[in-house]
Amino acid sequence: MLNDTICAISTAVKDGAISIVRMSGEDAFNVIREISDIKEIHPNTIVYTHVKDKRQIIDEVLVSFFEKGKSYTRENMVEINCHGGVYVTRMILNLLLEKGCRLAEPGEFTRRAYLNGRIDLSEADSINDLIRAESMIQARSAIRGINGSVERLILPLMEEMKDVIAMIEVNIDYPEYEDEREMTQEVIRPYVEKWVKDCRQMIDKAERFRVIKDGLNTVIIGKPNVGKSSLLNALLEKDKAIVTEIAGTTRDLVEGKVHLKNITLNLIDTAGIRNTEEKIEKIGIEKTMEAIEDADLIILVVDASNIDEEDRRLMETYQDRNLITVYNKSDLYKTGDISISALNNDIDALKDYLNEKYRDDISLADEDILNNERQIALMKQCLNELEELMAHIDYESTDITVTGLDAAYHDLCLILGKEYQEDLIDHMFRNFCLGK
Ligand SMILES: Nc1nc2c(ncn2[C@@H]2O[C@H](COP(=O)(O)OP(=O)(O)OP(=O)(O)O)[C@@H](O)[C@H]2O)c(=O)[nH]1
Ligand SMILES: [Mg+2]
Repeated sequence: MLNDTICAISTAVKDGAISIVRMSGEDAFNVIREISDIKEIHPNTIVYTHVKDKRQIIDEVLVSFFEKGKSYTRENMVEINCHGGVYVTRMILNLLLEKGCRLAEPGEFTRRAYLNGRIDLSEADSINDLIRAESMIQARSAIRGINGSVERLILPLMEEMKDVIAMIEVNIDYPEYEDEREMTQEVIRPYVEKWVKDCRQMIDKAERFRVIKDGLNTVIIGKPNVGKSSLLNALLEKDKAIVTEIAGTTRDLVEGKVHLKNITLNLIDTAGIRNTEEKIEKIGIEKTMEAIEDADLIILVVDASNIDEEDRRLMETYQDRNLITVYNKSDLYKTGDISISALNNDIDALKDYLNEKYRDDISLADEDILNNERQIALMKQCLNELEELMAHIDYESTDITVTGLDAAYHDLCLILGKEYQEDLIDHMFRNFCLGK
């Protein structure tokens, strides 16, 4: 229901200097009049007043008014800046509910912004991403998204597709209309070829960037006792995993997340790899193997003071993966490119190496790029449609081709949450004067 008035506490519900209670909808201005000294409302102003329940003052507040059409939701909106106590904030919210407002569902203000045409779906995605951002890079890409980066990215492709689809439709529907270019399969083919390339490129960039943004799934592996858990703890800057001098200490997977300058690592410390008959340790090593399967990056730790055949075997086994070998216990013996001492928290060599390795990908944050799983999945669907089309284009009629193109175009519309039919029909009528 869009015509009711919703309300919610928009700040975190805990002690703080101020809280904001928000209202949006047709009745927002009436409700604030009922519960305060405000008589006249001048949009786009901030007014000092008291919120009252009957004649009892609840709080001294500042109220901002946003006029329909110009507000976040494009509806009349009121924001009450009250004192930040949990109790006072809840009292004000309850008062709004008593006066007929409905408690907003999560995301409902943004949902209204979308339904009222203030933002598109990709921008709504980005607002959510910004709120949940945990690192500079996540925040930077989200703010680009809010400013329409996805639309900028895919609109040129959509325009091209729309033109070609519209021309084919005209060919089919008005064969007698000879002014139009004839859309044979030979004419259509190069377009589709180009779009396949465009889509692949966008997906590839988005996936590279996703790793940068959401973190690289990283396993720390090696023989027992080489210092894997010590490295995990040094990276996390806390004693998360148990460290002892006994080989086979870690059995379960131990996880943690660390934000380095240019890259976030989703770390998993694992059980040391060796031949063992010990039941629990054996299960632990099986888990290690599964974690390796799913990893984006493998950090192989070796004890620099004591490298043997087994270390070399591990280096060889994973040489085709994204593998880096770290030479630990540099306080005892120094060798290798990445030489660290996890025990002494002397791990800068590893951090520097990783920051350097992912330095270029970070600049993707400043490009227009698909931002999240939903968008990437739809782009992949679009690519599938186009590839399918390419496979048969020489044997199919243009009727079939246009159906495939329609489906691909539809996927792009969904990325932005645009109404597909309306969009295409608008376009056809704008570009072709068929009514003559
Ligand atoms: N001298 C020295 N000792 C270290 C270093 N890093 C770890 N150790 C020691 O090596 C032993 C094993 O460390 P852990 O971190 O538990 O090793 P692990 O690879 O997790 O071992 P498992 O869990 O048994 O596979 C402990 O006694 C650590 O204190 C280091 O950089 N220098
Ligand atoms: Mg361990």
